[in-house]
Amino acid sequence: MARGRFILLEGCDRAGKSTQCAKLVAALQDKGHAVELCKFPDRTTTIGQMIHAYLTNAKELDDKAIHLLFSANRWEAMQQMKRKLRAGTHLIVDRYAYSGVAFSTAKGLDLTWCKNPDRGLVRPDLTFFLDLPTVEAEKRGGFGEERYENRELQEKVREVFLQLKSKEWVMIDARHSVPTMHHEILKVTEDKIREGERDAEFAEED
Ligand code: FDM
Ligand code: MG
Repeated sequence: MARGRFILLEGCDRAGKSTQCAKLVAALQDKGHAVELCKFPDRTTTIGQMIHAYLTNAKELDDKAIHLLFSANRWEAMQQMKRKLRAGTHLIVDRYAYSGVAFSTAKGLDLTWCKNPDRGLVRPDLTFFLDLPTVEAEKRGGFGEERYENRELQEKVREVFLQLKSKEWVMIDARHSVPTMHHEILKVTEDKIREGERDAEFAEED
C-alpha cells in the first residue's frame, strides 16, 4: 500500500487556508481516499492551550519560549502523523513549520535559530502557498483580536514566507475565488497522490 501524502497549506492570515483545507478534505473523501485534517497550532493539547492563552493575550511569554512551544506542538503530533501516513491516510495540514519560522523571524528572532527546533519533523510531500497581499487581507473583514493580526507584522511575515519559498512550492493566488483555488489545489494534490501510488507499485515489483 502507498504511504499517505502529507499536503501542506501555508500562507498569511485571511488567505483562505482553512476554507481550502476543508474543501480539499471533503473532495478527497468523496473520491474514496482516506484523508484527515491536521491544524497547527493544535490548541486542544496542554501545549496548545498555552499557545492559545498567548495568542488571545491572556498570557505573556518570551518570544523564544513561545517559538519553542509552537515547535513542541508539532513534535507532540509527530508519532501519530507518521502512523497515519504509514497506514495510507493522506494528511491535509493547515500551517506547519514555515509559519513557525515566518512569524518568529518577523518578530525579530534570528532565522537560523528559528529553524533549528523544527529540524527532523516529517516533511510535507507538497506545499501550497496561498499568497495574498496584506492590503487585500485587510479588506476581508479586517484583522481580529488575536496577537499578530496587524498589518505591520503581517507584511513582515509575508516577506519572510517569500524568502523561505523553494522551487517546489506551489503558489496559489489567493485573490482568486474559492472554487477557482479549490480546483487548482485539488488537481495538483491528486497528481501527487497518483505519483505516490505509482512509486509504491514499482517498489512492489522490485
Ligand atoms: N503561528 C502559527 C506561529 O506564530 N507559529 C507557528 O508555529 C504556527 C503554526 O499563530 F498568527 C501563528 C500564526 C497565527 C497564529 O494561527 C494562530 P491560526 O491559523 O490563526 O490558528
Ligand atoms: Mg488566526
